[in-house]
Amino acid sequence: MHFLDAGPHRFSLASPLVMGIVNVTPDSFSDGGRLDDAQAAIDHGLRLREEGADILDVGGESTRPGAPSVPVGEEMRRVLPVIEMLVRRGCVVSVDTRKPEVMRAALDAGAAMVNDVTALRSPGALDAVASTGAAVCLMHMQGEPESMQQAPRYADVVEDVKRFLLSRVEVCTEAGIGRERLVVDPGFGFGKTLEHNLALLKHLDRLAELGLPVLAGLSRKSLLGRLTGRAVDQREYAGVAAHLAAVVRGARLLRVHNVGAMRDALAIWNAVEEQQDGT
Ligand code: HH2
Repeated sequence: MHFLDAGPHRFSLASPLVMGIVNVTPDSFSDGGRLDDAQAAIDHGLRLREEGADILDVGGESTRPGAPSVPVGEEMRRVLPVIEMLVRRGCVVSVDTRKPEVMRAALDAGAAMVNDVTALRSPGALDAVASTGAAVCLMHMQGEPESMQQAPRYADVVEDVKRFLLSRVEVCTEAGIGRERLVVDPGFGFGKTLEHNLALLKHLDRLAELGLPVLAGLSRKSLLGRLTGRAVDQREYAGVAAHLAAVVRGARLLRVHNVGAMRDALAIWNAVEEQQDGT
């Protein structure tokens, strides 16, 4: 697991990749409403690329707890112009969607990766990506966004999430999606209590045992607020610390709002990792 193939792009995983979040939604939990027109989202994406994002994750439907689902036509109207323009400007784009129709249209528009919080479980989702070369992020979620935080329960959260991800990896490879295109993600905050999230973070190395790159998405999430008492727009330091805790345990992709802060942290991390002994 040294590379990730995403369409025409091959990423080295020697050091962690940074995925910058571009939400084109009026109701995202942390930045909702600020990027709900295409030009603002495009400008934001270009700024994140300047700050050092390897991949831009464009999403048109909020998955925050309690969020209503968005009709397919509306989701396409939101994301397609943004994806088209960011690709034209040379960015590597991932589409954050659970709808096969949106996946197909986004891949046609040049997206190189599908990031699906339902791990390609929607009917038709596997077919939408199998015959393309796109990378896929398979995320674990218990329940649905409408109700997932009501009473999440696991026998053993780390084992349960690992087993689920393994089963989705098997389904994907049987459908013709090679392992070099797959990423797995425990889905922090998706049907998980604070204790579940912390257990998953502490034992992220056990998910890395699947032999696939692990993505961690902790940016601005409520667990950071629970631990620091900070409001959603004041969780940057906590987010950087949480993502570094994930990197220590093997995370290879970090999905973040503040790309510049994460890049600075990784500059230090990478320098320490690369330091030769005996000098
Ligand atoms: N978290 C969110 C959305 N998509 N995808 C992956 N793979 N992993 C995550 O942890 C993840 C995700 C939620 O964060 P955000 O995009 O900031 O908010 P919203 O869903 O409200 O747009």
